[in-house]
Amino acid sequence: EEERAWWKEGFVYQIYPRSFNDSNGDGIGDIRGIIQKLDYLDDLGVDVVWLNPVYDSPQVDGGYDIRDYRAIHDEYGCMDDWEELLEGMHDRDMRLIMDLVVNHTSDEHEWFAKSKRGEDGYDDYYWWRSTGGGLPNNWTSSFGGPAWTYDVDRGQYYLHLFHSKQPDLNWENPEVRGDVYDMVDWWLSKGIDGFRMDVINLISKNPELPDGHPGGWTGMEHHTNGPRVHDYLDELHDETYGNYDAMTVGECIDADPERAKRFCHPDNGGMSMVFHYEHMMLDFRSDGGWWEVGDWSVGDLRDVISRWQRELEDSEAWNTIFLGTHDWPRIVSRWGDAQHYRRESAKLLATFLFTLQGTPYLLQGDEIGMTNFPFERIDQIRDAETRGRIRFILDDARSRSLTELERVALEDEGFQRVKDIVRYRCRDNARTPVQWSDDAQAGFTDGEPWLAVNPNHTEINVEAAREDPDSVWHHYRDLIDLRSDSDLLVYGEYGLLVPHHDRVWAYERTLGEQRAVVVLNWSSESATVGGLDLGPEPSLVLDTHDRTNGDGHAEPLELDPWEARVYRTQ
Ligand code: TEU
Ligand code: CA
Repeated sequence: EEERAWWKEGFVYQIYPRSFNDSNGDGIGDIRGIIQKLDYLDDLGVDVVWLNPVYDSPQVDGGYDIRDYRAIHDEYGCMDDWEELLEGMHDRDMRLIMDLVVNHTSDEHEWFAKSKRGEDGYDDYYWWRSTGGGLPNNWTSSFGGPAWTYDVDRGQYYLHLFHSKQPDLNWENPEVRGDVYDMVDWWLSKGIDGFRMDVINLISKNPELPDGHPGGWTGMEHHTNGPRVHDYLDELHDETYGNYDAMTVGECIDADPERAKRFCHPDNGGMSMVFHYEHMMLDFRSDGGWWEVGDWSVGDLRDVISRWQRELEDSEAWNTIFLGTHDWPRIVSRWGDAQHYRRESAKLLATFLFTLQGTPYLLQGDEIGMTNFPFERIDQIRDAETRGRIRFILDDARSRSLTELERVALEDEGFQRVKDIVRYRCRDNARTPVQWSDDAQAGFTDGEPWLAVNPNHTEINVEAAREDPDSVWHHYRDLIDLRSDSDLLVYGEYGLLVPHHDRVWAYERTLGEQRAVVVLNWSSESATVGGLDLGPEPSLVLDTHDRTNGDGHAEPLELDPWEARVYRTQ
């Protein structure tokens, strides 16, 4: 039996503020823009909002480079706006979780300024190392290039697992931890409902900083799930969110179910749930990495998710159900068929997200099936990761052995050859402005948007979707309603049916006497499936293909491409 909790019953809608809605025509989404759309969120049925960073920041990495944790970034508004936003959400029975970014700060944070100067008490706030020449070790940054940058003022290298403007905090230092806990508590005491915790399992590094095995993200085995990560999280939990009715979701690179259970145990951080990336890495080729798109099949996805469903059952940990965030391509362009079956496949993905055991996460714009952007040139891209990977290749072209694809990314002509991969992977795909209407700039701004609006906004937009009863948006609405009053869909046990079908993923959810069966034809071809044990009179609760109840439900079922159905069998 699963224990009840509000954060299990609700779903989370992710707002990337820079791209959500611009209230003052400067082309940048802002907090007043979100306030203007609160009724929209309410109409959609949103329970919890995860707000990406809105803190004061130089914005080299979409606000994940924080200059001041206790101030609102001026392009987004001020603290009064933020207070009004929180109140507006709570008035509508919505909760708000904030992004907590404490593995690193901006290099413009005052702690780093003081640390650079070696000021008393701040000397050790970050990872500083001297060498007799050369880098302290061979670790690489997640955005390409070495994880170390030399600081001329201090005459030492500092560690950054991401951009060079994102130095890693030294959690070994109890003063650092104390400052972080004060800040976390300060936000909780303002009445927020929890945190999404950025790369939280990177906070403990092996203090010896040994070289890593070269390849992939070099150094990972020394900084991911490091030696003291559970101690730190235990402390953070006890000092801060453990004292509130808060929801916490930790972003945990390289987590497996065992690790997730440890993170969610009250003695090790007691997080509500974790984001893991096992399924998100399915289309990375281990040899080619980011630069080569690997093959994945519905069978692979089914195996990963089924294992997580089974292993977290009745445990301390709870699943997150997601297929994308602001860090990944648009879900319909990656897991669906945006070209031939956009509407159908977006509806199937929606059905998947809302019918498994775990909390569903939906990125802004996915509720209308927004797609990837047709990038043509490097200068259309703002994403620090994509730019970093490309730039690093430029800087380092001579000292590293490069794959052919990396080599051709070097120049704009080369870009034409890597275009397909960049178009597929680039994080800006998920960050283009929300398409509210078919107006110029999609109704996002009256000015010039900071990142181009997808040209397909003339067809794909919120206004059109709300008017069309057959839209992706209405399918989400139906699913949100369905799940919100169904203990069966929230708490029911997961059971895999027909485990070897090459296109169809079917599963049951059971709770006491109740049973639902979900059938997903995860392909652009039609499919036939039996063995679902639907019984004599299954009732079709939801279908992406508008069939009338009682019609065509004898097994085997004949499914159209991307058809998804939800049955109640008793
Ligand atoms: O992301 C960490 C992370 O997992 C990504 O860097 C991921 O490896 C990559 O995007 C895959 O393409 C978090 C934030 O969500 C991200 O936006 C930040 O850039 C990063 O941390 C640094 O704070
Ligand atoms: Ca604005």
